[in-house]
Amino acid sequence: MFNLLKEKFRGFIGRVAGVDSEEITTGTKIKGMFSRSIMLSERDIDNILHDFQIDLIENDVAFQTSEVIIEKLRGELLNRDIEKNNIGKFVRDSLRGVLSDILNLEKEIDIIKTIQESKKPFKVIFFGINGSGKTTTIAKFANYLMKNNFSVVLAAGDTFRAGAIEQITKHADSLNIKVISHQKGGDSTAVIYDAIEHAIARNIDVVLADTAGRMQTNVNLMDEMKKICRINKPDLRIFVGDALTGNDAVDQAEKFNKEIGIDAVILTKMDSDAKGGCALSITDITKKPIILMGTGQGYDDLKEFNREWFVDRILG
Ligand SMILES: Nc1nc2c(ncn2[C@@H]2O[C@H](COP(=O)(O)OP(=O)(O)OP(=O)(O)O)[C@@H](O)[C@H]2O)c(=O)[nH]1
Ligand SMILES: [Mg+2]
Repeated sequence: MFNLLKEKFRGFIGRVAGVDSEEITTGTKIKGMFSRSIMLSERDIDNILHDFQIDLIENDVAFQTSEVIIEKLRGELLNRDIEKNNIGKFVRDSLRGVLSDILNLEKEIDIIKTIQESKKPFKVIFFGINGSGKTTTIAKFANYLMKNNFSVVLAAGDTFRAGAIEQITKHADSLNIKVISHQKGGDSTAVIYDAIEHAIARNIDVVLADTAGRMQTNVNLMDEMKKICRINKPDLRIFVGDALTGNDAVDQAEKFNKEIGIDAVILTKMDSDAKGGCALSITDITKKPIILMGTGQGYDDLKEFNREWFVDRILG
């Protein structure tokens, strides 16, 4: 997971720490000769920062986010007294600070606590483009909630794609939970409404509603999504994005957020994500927290997304 980005971060630390390399200007070297510390100038690390920015972009960090990272790094690294023996550690700590800053949002969501403290039933609607992992994530999420002692009902809100109702019903059967469905081609808003009514009648804690995959550019389907939300008033609107699609997922999240409003993100297929930049960009650009991540195809392959864990993973 994220090995490519990790390698680039390691490379960057190595280059900045290599004070004897040709990249450090003679002026800086001479100044540092009789001192235990060194002060890096713009000229010393300009090329290194430039190359690092390209590395970031190549690993799914959005351009806008790469600019933020590079600017923050400039502020951390330039014109500071850095102990010569400890440059590597200094750079690593600076990177840690920069990454934590980007991932540190004012509005974090503790999903279990949020549900516990909300009125029943807690209504969650999942949306995203085709194949991003919505339906599988709903099944995993139901499993996760049941392990935390919540009762769950599913709404087969994807009435559009052939086989979608059968797919979610199969998951519900495997997990031994109820799914509310209408026939294919039915009104998605109505299915979700019925699932909510069912939850109220049976005192069920959480309603998880599937929706059909839709491109963020499809006006009709985006309007349908608005209607689903207007009528059913979800407590949580989750954007499900495929981490492997990198900047596309960031673009989708941004558009969905603008059109419908998203509260949180679940990134799927992190198990195959060698790059890792998508998680950084999506948080930086949407300012919405990644609450969970998909790490495989099994029901237990849904993990809490933890900022420290992510930063540790990248910085080793
Ligand atoms: N490796 C891996 N595969 C995943 C993950 N999440 C989903 N998948 C796979 O991705 C494929 C698509 O998942 P679905 O849940 O059907 O996606 P969807 O968004 O509901 O798709 P549509 O209903 O067509 O819009 C399936 O083969 C899933 O098993 C994940 O975290 N890791
Ligand atoms: Mg689906």
